[in-house]
Amino acid sequence: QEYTAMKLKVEEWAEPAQKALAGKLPENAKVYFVPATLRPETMYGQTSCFVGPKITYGVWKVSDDEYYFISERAARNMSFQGMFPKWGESPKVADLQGSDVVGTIVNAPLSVYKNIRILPMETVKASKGTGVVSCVPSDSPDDYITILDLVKKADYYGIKKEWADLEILPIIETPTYGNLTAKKLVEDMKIASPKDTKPLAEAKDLAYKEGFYKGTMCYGEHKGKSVEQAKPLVRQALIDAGDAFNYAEPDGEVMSRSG
Ligand code: ZZB
Repeated sequence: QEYTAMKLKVEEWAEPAQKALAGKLPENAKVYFVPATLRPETMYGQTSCFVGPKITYGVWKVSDDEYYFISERAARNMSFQGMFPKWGESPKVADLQGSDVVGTIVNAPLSVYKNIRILPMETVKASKGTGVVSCVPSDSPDDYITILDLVKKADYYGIKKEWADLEILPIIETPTYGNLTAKKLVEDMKIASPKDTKPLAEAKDLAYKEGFYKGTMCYGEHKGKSVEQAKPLVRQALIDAGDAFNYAEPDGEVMSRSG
């Protein structure tokens, strides 16, 4: 899998993270949450960024003043893809639990919402991507239903309702599902919870196919272009601006680990 890894700069840490990081970073440190996405053209629609609350993450030093917040496994993979100064080495400065960073404010490149919150998503897989996930509720059914759940049970999740309850703006127009593909699919398929794994997988598949092959951008500088045309352009612009980089998921790793 060839992902686009986004760089979401921390503006303000949640309190538990602040405590855990005290004294471990230089004054001028820039720390980035690094979600891995297959849909760079949807980055206009980021409303938050997800971590698995029970997953262990770390903060890794990538240069004198830059640090990444990612999973252990992603740090190891990146050490073999030239993201760190020394090949095969990934210097970790701190361990953090996903729940420690919930509420952190990050800057989201390209998004209509400049600053967004880190929120918990129980279904994030530690074994995929960077373990950090961009939340795009307009076009990802998993993200849409998770946001509904977070808004409904904000207290239970230990968040403020308004962190999750943002207006969802249309990014991509499709012939079958209109301009809020995720909402339409979740409603049509009567998906009621983020734990409805099977219908969600089906909805994701439908959303991918429709978005990629039949979608047209209805927001941003590529408005009017097909998703197929816009995707590589958005990706390259993000990379050129220093807001993203390519990250490859080694083939078959998940399979070989479980079997
Ligand atoms: C933004 C986005 C916008 C995404 C969208 C999807 C969609 P795949 O095909 O299974 O590899 N993702 C990335 N890492 C994880 C993880 N560790 N755990 C759970 N989900 C993860 O899926 C790749 C997509 O799954 C990524 O692309 C990311 O969400 C999420 F409009 O980023 B995506 C129809 C999907 N739409």
